Amino acid sequence: MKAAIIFGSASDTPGMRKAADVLREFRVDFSAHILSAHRVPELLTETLKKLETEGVEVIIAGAGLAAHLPGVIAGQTLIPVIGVPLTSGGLGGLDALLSIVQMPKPIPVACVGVDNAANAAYLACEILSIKYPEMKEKLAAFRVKMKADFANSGGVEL
Ligand code: RP5
Repeated sequence: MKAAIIFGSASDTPGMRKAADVLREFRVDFSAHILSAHRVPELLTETLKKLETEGVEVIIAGAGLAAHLPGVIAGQTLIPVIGVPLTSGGLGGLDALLSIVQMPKPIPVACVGVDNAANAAYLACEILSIKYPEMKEKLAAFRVKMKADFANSGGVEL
């Protein structure tokens, strides 16, 4: 079970750590890479070839501002790409959200909410669960616990 996390700048690290935390929780083997579609395009292409050779099955790609990174990755591989729009600069992540969610056909990028790298990782686990029954079991157990925790969280004082 292999995933990769790629993001555009060291400044994206705190936001993308949430994806790593979830992948670790679900015992998904992953590598993480700071790569930029405009600063180091050749290195990005080389790395994608390497990830394909290593058998990576899903890629989580985070970027802020123009956020073309997930789309540029998706254009170079058949590995499913989940984009994470990140807050960076003055537009609160709306720029990145629109860049990622508006990928032109026929190159899809799945897109989660702004700064929601955790959800990208949960979706990656669901994609992996199509092939790996043990992941399906882990996700089912996780949902049962999540529901119980929510239901048991008790009343609220207003
Ligand atoms: C994007 O530009 C990165 O994903 C980052 O969110 C944003 C700013 O990058 P830095 O100028 O902080 O390197 O490419």
